[in-house]
Amino acid sequence: MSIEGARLDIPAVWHHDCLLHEPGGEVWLGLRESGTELPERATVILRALTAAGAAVRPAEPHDPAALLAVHDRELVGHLATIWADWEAGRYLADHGRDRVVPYVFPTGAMLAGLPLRQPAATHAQVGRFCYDTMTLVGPGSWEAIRAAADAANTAGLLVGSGQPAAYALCRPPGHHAGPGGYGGSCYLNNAAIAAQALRQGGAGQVAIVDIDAHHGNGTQAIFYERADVFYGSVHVDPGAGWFPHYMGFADEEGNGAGRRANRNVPLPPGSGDDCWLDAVGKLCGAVAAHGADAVVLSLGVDAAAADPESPLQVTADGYRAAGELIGALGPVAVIQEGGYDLASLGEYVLAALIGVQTGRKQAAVASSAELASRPDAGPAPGASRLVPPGQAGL
Ligand code: SP5
Ligand code: ZN
Repeated sequence: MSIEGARLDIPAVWHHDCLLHEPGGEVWLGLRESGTELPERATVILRALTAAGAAVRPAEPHDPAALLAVHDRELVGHLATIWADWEAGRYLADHGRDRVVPYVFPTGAMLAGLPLRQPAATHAQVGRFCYDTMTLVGPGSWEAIRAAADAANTAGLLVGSGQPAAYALCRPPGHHAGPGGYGGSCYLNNAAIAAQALRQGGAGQVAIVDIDAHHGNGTQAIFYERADVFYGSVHVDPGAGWFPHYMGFADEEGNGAGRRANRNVPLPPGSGDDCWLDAVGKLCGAVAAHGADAVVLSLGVDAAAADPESPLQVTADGYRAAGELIGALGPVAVIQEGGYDLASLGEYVLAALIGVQTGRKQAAVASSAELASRPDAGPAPGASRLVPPGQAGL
């Protein structure tokens, strides 16, 4: 099926504050570069989706508890106040430093067993939370970070209340943000916030499927020891030299109660549709085996052939096919992650969402056929098993 002329009936959740984050580039290997995580990314996606008929739904303000369910209070406090502290510290006025950037990193190697202290200087505090030099904070960043979290939470709540699928146009993206730290152009973990909203909405088991070109180390870390949220990711092999470098390997399977609720499928640079869809199929098989009442799709489209940030070579039709496989698993909250080629971004996101829509419809047909033939049977795979709020064993 082609996406030409297809009508998108998945609502797009959006807040215009997502445009206020202007990272102003990234510091890469010591030099400031222009960067690719630009406000225009959101504008071109919104244009493509509305042109295909998508309804735009406002992102509703979240309860602070929604953030604290997946992030440390210290991280949220840091993000909320660091720009004001930076301004008050006159880093811009007196030193021309127009964005917050870390300087000293209190790694295990630096601390050498001593306890972490709260440093007096603002510029020394940043490296406790920001683990790379590419994820800058500016004047409108916090408003956008919060708006992206609102959008994710709203999409999770919509799907939790019976919508078959919803899309959150989150910017900045989120899957590299962990419980207590941020990096990789991500600040708060939007996908984790959506997964938590689905749990609150009554989904006993949630699965996050991450098809961004990079491993979602933040999402993996948040749920690594939890059995109620499965995390699966296909991405370019960090072992071949790609971000996030230190994790995303196939032997990371979860820990404690979360053992076997984590699955990584790293792919060689240059991989295209065949190899990539095979990996997406493996992830879907693992989700079905684990069981999921609802799904979060971390939709990064930076595996696109033309994308400047990854060496994967996936086509728009590949993303459509992936969306179909994932849509067949169950109700889906789709969260925007990366994707940086402004010329093809809109087409790729639309293709993935058309796929999700097709997959949802196929699952609904399969489930009613199943019910007709076996009236006493439980729900078919892919059917909604969300229970009303208050009845879930949270
Ligand atoms: C959400 C997401 O897709 N984050 C991507 C983070 C990966 N960034 C790695 C950047 C490596 C340096 N950028 C290349 C600059 C070459 N001029
Ligand atoms: Zn990415």
